Amino acid sequence: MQRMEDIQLHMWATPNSRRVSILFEELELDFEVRPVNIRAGQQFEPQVLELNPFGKVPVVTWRDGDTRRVLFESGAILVRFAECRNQFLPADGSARDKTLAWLMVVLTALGPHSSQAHHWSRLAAAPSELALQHHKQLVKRVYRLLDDRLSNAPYLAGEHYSIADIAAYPWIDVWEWTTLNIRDFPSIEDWYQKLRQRPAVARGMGLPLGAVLE
Ligand SMILES: N[C@@H](CCC(=O)N[C@@H](CS)C(=O)NCC(=O)O)C(=O)O
Repeated sequence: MQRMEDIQLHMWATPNSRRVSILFEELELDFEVRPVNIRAGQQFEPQVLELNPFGKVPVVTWRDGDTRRVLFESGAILVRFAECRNQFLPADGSARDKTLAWLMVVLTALGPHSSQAHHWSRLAAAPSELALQHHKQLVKRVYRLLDDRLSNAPYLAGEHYSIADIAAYPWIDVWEWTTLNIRDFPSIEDWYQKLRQRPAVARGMGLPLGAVLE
């Protein structure tokens, strides 16, 4: 295993950030949380932009020998650390293919569509019912897909809990933002309750300690 020392996770109380804090808790990594309050604009401070020119969290840095390594984008971080520890992402075969395929669905559809629905349901300065309905329909299509998948398999990738589940969980946790009702998706709800029981999930969802996303 490669050396990964002095791991720092730059994050806020956001779904994309908590994908990484959940994985780190699952892997029992020793890491330091560096809070970046995105509502206070801290993601645009020079020391954050130096790590991620996109000005977004999560970002992870760690020491690898004499080098300080930096990685942004939650999906890239999940793959990197799961691979490094050989956990939650099978090394090869169809189990790996399935994990990556479902991870991509979550990264490219569940997260972005839920985030847009959140904008139009709660954050937009000038509300638009048309925009909200548009994004809600997109989220509903993903929820239906996940619900169907989880009615046939215990986890998104199949038999085993993986980084696809870890990436999805924090977005399902904020289902109310989408204006959909999780009770209409019983297999997602069962999966959500199962993951909620995992101590590492609870710890990861509690970070940064005391932080709230207004
Ligand atoms: N594709 C990126 C998205 C990261 C992202 O959108 N992070 C949000 C918080 S969940 C953020 O930093 N927002 C602040 C901003 O966009 O200014 C990832 O998965 O890491």
